[in-house]
Amino acid sequence: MKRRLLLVIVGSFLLGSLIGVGALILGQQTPNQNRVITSGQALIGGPFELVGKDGKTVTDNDFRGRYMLVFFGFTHCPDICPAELQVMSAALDDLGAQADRVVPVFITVDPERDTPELVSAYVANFGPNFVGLTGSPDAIAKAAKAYRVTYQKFQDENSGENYSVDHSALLYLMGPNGEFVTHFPYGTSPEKMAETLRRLL
Ligand SMILES: [Cu+2]
Repeated sequence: MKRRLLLVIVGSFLLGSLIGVGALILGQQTPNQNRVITSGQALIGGPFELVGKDGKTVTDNDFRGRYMLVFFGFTHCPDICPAELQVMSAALDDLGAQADRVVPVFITVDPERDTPELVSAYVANFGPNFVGLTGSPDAIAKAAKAYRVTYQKFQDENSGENYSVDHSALLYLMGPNGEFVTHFPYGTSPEKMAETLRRLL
């Protein structure tokens, strides 16, 4: 538990620094928060081909024209994932009609256990429009790498399951053309998230 939280904090800090440095390098850092980085090399995100409800192939292209709130995790996660999905759900409720333009997407980092059925049923607990994705271990690794998400299995002696997964806990807002817009560090409140979304959408 301590180890996981530390990973999340360190991961959030490192990613925040990476984004800051990247934005400086690109010369795109501007006081105008509505401005979206559309030129230069995308730091976060990219194409993916995964598996959704009923085993249907889902790619990043399926979300064009809408914003994606993307979070990586796993359905057996005892704390961080349910908490973050709850925050996403509450923030989208708070957002009202504007939320129609946002698709909350949960991508598993535990493809061996998280079948399409399991991941879809899991995200349905947080709202009817949540999309849960899984895929082959290779496809998941590729998607995670594109989103700068790290994850690692470990033996969890306190868990009934035979393993748990450490993972970064970053939430990304991706724009209608698949471009990175912003990220929300773990611990962002639903109110703060809704306020930021209201401003950026
Ligand atoms: Cu988790």
